[in-house]
Amino acid sequence: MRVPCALLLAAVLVGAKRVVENWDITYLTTNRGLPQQAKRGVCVNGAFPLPVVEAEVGDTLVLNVHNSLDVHTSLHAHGLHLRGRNYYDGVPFTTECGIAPGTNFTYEIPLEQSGTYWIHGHSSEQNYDGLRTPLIIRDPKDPHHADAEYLFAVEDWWPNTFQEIYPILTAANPPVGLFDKPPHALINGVNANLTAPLSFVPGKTYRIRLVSMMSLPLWEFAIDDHQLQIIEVDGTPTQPSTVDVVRLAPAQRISVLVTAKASAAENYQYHIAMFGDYLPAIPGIFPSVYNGTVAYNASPATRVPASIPTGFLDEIGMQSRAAENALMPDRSIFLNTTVGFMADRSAFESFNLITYRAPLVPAIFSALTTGDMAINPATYGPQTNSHVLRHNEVVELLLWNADTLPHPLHLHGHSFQIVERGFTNDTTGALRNRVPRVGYSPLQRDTVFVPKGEYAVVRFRADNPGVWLMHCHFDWHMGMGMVLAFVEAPDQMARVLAVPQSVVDQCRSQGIPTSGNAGGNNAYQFSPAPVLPYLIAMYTQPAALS
Ligand SMILES: [Cu+2]
Repeated sequence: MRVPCALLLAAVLVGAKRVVENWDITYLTTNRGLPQQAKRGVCVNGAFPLPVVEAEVGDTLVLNVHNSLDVHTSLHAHGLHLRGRNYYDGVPFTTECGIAPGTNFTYEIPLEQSGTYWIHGHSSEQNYDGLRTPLIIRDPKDPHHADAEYLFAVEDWWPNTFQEIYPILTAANPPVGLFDKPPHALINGVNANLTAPLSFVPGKTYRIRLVSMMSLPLWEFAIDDHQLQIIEVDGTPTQPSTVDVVRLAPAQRISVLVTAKASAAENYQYHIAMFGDYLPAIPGIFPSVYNGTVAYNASPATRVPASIPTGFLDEIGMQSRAAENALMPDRSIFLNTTVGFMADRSAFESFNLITYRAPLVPAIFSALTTGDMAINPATYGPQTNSHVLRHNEVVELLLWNADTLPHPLHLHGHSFQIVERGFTNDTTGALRNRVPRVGYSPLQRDTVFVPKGEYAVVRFRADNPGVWLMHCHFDWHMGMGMVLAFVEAPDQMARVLAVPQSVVDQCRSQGIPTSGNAGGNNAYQFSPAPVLPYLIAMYTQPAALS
């Protein structure tokens, strides 16, 4: 008997639900309860902290957005692959046109991955001004049992808006006053000094989800005299790895399991440290350590630690739970993270000295409307640093940072394998660390932190037709142009992507073209897509930043 497809689909979806969020994106001037001046933040429904979004795998996330700002906005679900739904990736002039002031837009996203993610603004670095919140997707079939869960979403809150800091960032060398108004940390949206206690019951197991919504610093998490068993990195299940401390760069997420002690005789402390060797030492800020209580009993006393552990995550030594050997690359792309100067001496950030400027036509529309020209990277504009990928090819990125600052590099639409790390000035090979070729499942994540003077090699299969950004997740560096675009299988996009009328309407209402190349033209006429009057000179980072 033939069963209609719709019935089969309905059977599969029993239990799946629509998780509907109605978000009015608004301004709120606030200091977030921190000892610093207030600034105009970007929040949801007039309030901070933003709602935490929780769902189960198989659900559909419906984000109904109204834009009450005076500039366009957009929302990006960080880490979701959005297979077949590139147009809901939330990147203005890549996958949409931005939600204009006073208008509505709905993102409708089937949740096909479980794990720990976050949602943040992708317009004008609104992320920096507070438009960010965790997205937790639970899997009822998760093999890791936990009796209860805790969440730590940590962010830095600066007393200046991105619009205020941007002229300082890009001013002629050296930038003056960049850290005159340093940030404080927020944990779960409130002053990080007000750490909430964790309540532990002897013998129970707890899952602790750690979400870095930082704009700039790193942070670490540890619990005295308790081990952390890592089970998830950036949404990808890992083979369990036991550590004393975990470190997160901006945009990274980790889940750990913690087994409580057998006895309730003592209370302990947990520690969240905010720091960065690339940040100036500012007393009480960089570094700062926030201590909370792990309470087994009602006594206010906690065991005092002799020291607080610190250390890198061993990404090469950790394995993904998926039994998948290191992918063998079909092509390798060298990406040099570089800072430079325009002819007017203003500073920029780049990959391979190409600093990003958005095209006039969103790249998804250029890919869908330019026919054979869609495989020509030039179609997407001279300042988008677009790389066109063939369907299903394995792409290797050599992320080379001989720069003077680190970069947390995030790829949209994919999780990549981390297969090698090393030092850029190592001519002997002795300082390289790479995964075995077979019998080993490289760690997969969506954001890799590459310290200054180091490199990382990552690989992914181009099996997700669409246009996907890669960029530095320091909000400052992204705003300064360390952004590129992968145009993945443009020849498959028309087959895979049914762009909703709402996305087209969003563009038309703003007079933004939805066809043609980056300049809104056909054939080889790219003008007036943005082209910068380069110069390019490297410069030495000022001492305050190095
Ligand atoms: Cu960077």
